[in-house]
Amino acid sequence: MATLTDFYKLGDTVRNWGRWGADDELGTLNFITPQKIAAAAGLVRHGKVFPLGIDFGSNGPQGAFKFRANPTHVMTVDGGDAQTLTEYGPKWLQNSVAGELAGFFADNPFRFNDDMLIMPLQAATQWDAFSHVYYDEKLYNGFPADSVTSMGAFHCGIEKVDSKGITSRGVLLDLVKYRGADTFLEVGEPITGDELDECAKRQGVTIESGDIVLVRTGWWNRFLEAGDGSEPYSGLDWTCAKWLHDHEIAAVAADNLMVENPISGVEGTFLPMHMLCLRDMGLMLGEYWDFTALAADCAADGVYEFQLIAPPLRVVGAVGSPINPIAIK
Ligand code: UVW
Repeated sequence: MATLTDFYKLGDTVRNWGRWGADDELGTLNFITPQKIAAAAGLVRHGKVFPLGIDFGSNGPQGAFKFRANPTHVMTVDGGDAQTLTEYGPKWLQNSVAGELAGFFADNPFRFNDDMLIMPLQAATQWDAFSHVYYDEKLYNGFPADSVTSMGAFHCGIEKVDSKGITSRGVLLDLVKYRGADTFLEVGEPITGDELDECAKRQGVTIESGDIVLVRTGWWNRFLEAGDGSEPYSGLDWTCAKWLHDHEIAAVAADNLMVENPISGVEGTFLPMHMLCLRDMGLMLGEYWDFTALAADCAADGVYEFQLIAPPLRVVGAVGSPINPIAIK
């Protein structure tokens, strides 16, 4: 098991602070150039679209942490309202919601439904913003940790990456297939950088600067089978931060809870890869993505590269965002 000294040493190696200027809040998304985006669009050959988001609902995967609940979807106006409110609405309090709705529905055929969603932004398919995780009181690029206030993140909020889309060449690394597992990786050996290289080689795909790498562990399929979001799983070893750094990866996403292995490889700390990626490198992590259909297609045609489009919501000052990413081949 590595020590905190090893962790700090790797932090010094992979840190990108100042690399793109003192004010930079795009981090490794800077590797995505206009040429890269144009080349990624050229990977669309058949018009096949693969949605990579999971359902946002009460049957979601939350369960590992008590501070996170599944999304709650609430109807605020529904089909029953038109009939009952036409009758009762006008008798309701003046200026009430019921009275307003009754006004919409009375003496005309117009009807509508409205709804809202209540959810932790980290509850389903998402990007972690750089401001999500930090250590030693600093965020990415040396911004002070207390710049994340009760009003939101002044620095490194998710809306700051909006100019990058986020879109690039996506590459799927199917570790389930590579390890010869059935549908998902059992809890055990974390995935190493060497293994990612070997997996890419076996799939016949080259990892390039600015790529968004998608790592399939099969955890999402295990969750669908078992319905338990708190069961342990396998993910990237914390040292994969160096692999991501050396390959100039723009962002990484996985089909599990936290991308990295839940059992820390560094004595005395939790989620060391999160700290290195989000805080030192400025590299976003995508969690709870569903690669089932994409992986089946890649295995069928042997093509593991595609155009990836995964824009976050512009929630100002948010430390993450729900997304519904798509891969296009
Ligand atoms: C934490 O880092 C606590 O959570 P996430 O799984 O959203 O990265």
